[in-house]
Amino acid sequence: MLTEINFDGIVGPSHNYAGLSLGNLAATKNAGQTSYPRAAALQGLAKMRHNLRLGLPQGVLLPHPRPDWAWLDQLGATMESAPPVAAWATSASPMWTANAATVSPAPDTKDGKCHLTVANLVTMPHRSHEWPNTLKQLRLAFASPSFDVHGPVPAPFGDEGAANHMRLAPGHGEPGVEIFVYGRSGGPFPARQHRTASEAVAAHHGLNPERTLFVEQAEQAIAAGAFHNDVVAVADGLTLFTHEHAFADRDGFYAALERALPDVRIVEVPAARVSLADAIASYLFNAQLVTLPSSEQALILPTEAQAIPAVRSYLEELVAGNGPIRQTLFVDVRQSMANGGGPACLRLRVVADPAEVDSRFMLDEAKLDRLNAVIAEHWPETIDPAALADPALIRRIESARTALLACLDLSDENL
Ligand code: SUG
Repeated sequence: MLTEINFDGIVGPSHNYAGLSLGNLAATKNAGQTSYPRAAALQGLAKMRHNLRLGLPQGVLLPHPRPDWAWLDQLGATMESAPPVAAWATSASPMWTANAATVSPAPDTKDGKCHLTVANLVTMPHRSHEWPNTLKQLRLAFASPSFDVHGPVPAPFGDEGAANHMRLAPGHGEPGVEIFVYGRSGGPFPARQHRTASEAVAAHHGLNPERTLFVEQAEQAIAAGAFHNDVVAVADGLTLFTHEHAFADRDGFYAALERALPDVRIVEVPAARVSLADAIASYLFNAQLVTLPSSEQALILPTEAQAIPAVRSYLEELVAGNGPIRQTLFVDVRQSMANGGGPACLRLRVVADPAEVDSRFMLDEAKLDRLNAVIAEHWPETIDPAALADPALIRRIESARTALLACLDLSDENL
């Protein structure tokens, strides 16, 4: 049976705050701070357990080898090269699996397979070398013939994966409408998703043009810190939950969406209730919008969303009203949030039959307990981003990942 599986990225042992992502306000603000990789990874596991206990199937993707020696070699660089080279090579950014790939479920595609295209992430140097290891993981996890895993769109067309892609459908296993959101300009900040890349993904996936929309993100939203669309909008089922200022041509987009999917329910948050600045500071829209086994929709939000009065009161009214979103649930992912990664950034949604996925990438409570123990034992407690080249820290980061792979019956030979 087709169902939605959330694949969360396990936070890697090198998690640190180097301030590498221009346009990502949290990451820039926290540049140079001490990070807590162990706490970060345990927060991530607690979120996975929380969602598993809601009855939602849960999978994982794994940290990449860091530092990325092969990539440093290609650059003719070392960990001692001028900053920020060591930080580029050591980032734990693969944790944000919403940027791992774009996924088109089987009911949407011409050949009836679930298609995945690994994201090239070419805009940010520290993310540009993620795709080869991500591709290996995807090819392993989704090796069954019911999937087709594609390589990246070529540079220079930036592709940041599912973070700029939304799907609306009456049910996960029914044909849906896929929305690709691209940026043209972000004011002072880069637009990280290129329309040409989105079109390439849609073509490779064999999507029906009548059920595929390409929508421009508002320049104003990128300039306010929405470096990905999933910071200002999220979709599930027939519900689009969005900020009023997320899209360049809001009226044109809503009209096209209503034509393609007459039953859509657009829940728009007016700027007069929640400003773009508050939406981005709270990550209100970087929630996981999920359909629970009871068929009710719930928002899984970061605890930060409770701290901003305008957001809190909006959410109280939302669930008290008659709309499709019936519950708000809060998770603590503060370590990831401080790098601009909320609950939705940490997960990649794949609609599939869990039995078709390599079981090493699927979670249950017992496996979560084992992962918890490995992380508690091996993950560094703190990292000072000025000390990333310390050989003792590097050894620790590398052996921690090896221990994690062993716990999941995986090894560097297949990854
Ligand atoms: O690409 N942060 C990530 C956050 C990604 C969030 N993902 C989604 N919105 N789906 C980014 O900007 C910070 C790393 C640093 O600065 O050290 C970072 O890469």
